[in-house]
Amino acid sequence: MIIKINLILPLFVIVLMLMIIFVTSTGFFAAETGFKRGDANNDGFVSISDATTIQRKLADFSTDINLKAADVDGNGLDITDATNIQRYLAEFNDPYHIGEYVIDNTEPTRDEYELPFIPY
Ligand SMILES: [Ca+2]
Ligand SMILES: [Ca+2]
Repeated sequence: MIIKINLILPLFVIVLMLMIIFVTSTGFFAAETGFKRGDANNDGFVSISDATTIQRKLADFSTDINLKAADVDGNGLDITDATNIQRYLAEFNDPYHIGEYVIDNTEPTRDEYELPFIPY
């Protein structure tokens, strides 16, 4: 009986250490967000509705849009983003990897020109 108790504690410690290694190395509980490039309306697919969503947004219609996903070429939202999605759907050359999932884990960074906070 004493032998069994002496084995339980080291086994428990080993299992606990393996769980910690798994959680920290895989980011198991990390909040990972992302988007599919070109999926402007966030329905999980890149379709002609995404180009329409961009056109509606540019025409100042009220529409829900994922601006990061809609800006397929990364230079701000404009009509070429809708055109690039249409070209992708027509299976033209796609240099922007439309349809690929993009992990968006960028932390908000401080503006380098922001003055430091000085308590007084
Ligand atoms: Ca979509
Ligand atoms: Ca753009």
